[in-house]
Amino acid sequence: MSGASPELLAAVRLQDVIAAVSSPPGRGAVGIVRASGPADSLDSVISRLLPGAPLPDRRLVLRSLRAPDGSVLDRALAVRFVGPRSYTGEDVLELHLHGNPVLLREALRALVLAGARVAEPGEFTRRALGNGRLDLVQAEAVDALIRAPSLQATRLAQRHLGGELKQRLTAWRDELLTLAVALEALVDFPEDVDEGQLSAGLGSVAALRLQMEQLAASTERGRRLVDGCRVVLAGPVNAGKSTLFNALLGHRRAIVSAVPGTTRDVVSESVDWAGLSFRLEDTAGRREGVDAVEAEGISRSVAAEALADLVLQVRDGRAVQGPWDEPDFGVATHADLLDAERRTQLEAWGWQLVSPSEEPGIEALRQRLLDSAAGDTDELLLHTERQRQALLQAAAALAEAEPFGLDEPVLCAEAVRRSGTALEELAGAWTSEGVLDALFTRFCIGK
Ligand SMILES: Nc1nc2c(ncn2[C@@H]2O[C@H](COP(=O)(O)OP(=O)(O)OP(=O)(O)O)[C@@H](O)[C@H]2O)c(=O)[nH]1
Ligand SMILES: [Mg+2]
Repeated sequence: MSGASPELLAAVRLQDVIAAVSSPPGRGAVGIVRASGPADSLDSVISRLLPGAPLPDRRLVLRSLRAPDGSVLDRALAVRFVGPRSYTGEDVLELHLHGNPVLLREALRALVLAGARVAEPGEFTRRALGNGRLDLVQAEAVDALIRAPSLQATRLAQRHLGGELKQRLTAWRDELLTLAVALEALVDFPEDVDEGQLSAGLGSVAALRLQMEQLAASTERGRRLVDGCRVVLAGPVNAGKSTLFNALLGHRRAIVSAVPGTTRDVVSESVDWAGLSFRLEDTAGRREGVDAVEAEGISRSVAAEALADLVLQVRDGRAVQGPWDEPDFGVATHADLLDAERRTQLEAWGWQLVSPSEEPGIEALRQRLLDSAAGDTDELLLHTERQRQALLQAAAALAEAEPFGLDEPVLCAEAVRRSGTALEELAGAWTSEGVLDALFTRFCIGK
């Protein structure tokens, strides 16, 4: 096919039947293999794999699945979805086999020998996007839903998948387009324009921009929700980091000792609190004049801190000298060894008091972590950097439109239209191949 244009190659690829194992690796009760493609091509694949009457639309039937040599590979449940009422919008075949990886691999091989090719990561969802079954925000939501480490994260992904963001963006865009049209009319047909209505429309631009900026600012929380919030425990040697780490987890995961410099590697563990996922990381304590091994541990702890969503600055409560005024959390340990006066003082200074023998302090810290990770969980959050950038562009265009107002209706309309375009890009109306590649390489094969 040398010399064929990229467009032609892309068109040919869309004619392919793609196939993949869609259930996770390993053994299980049931394993799923999927294929998707144009009806005729899929028919020819099916006729070789599942001889017999054509599969009915959207009804599960029990069939013998034939290996390429004609032997029976498995008795499997098969379902055919006739496009466009399918995940990809094309015709789809789904096979439910016994969950043995050998059977699944052979079923995939049989599909390939019957004319399918192995799908690339996310290629089913990419076809769904190409066929208008999903928009880009929903495709990102599929990725988030599969990766979601907690119940709250799955809820956010479901809201995006259900089109809640799309609805909001569409309403905003419609409002902006109506305004742009009215501004343009002001130049050509001033007598037809209701200036009062137009001023009201312009007046709402600032409010709209604020809503966009607020939504964009939610991205960090959305990302923490979907990826899990990374919390690093940092501080000097012997501060009680590993003791606190174990107390937060509720089991003795890290080694604790009175010997300074006990922790070397970053020790991490994921926990689920109130439906939110956290990844806690215990690190080597900071100090000067150490050997090469401990120095390596300290440099790892510096690196972990740089990547953290939240840092717990852990100090021995007996050694703390003054108020805590940093953005991170200040945690004072050895609370059990402090007298009442000292405790009051540390609390007044903004330190969170903890000790493994005092559950209320540990619980209060957990609650603070929860609050700062989640905030208002009823709020719709963005969760990818791409979404944030597009929304900030929409807001920036409105900021440009505002000063023009009715004095410069043409320029104002132009900026308002640009804002609407950025909203459409956010929803995925026009998306470069680069953006799609970046998204879909993260997907699992078979999704
Ligand atoms: N009484 C009391 N002892 C504590 C508390 N926290 C830590 N310790 C003790 O302090 C010593 C050091 O604790 P670790 O948790 O190992 O300290 P670390 O910060 O992890 O130290 P490195 O790993 O060396 O950086 C151990 O003997 C702990 O038992 C606390 O809240 N109360
Ligand atoms: Mg330690």
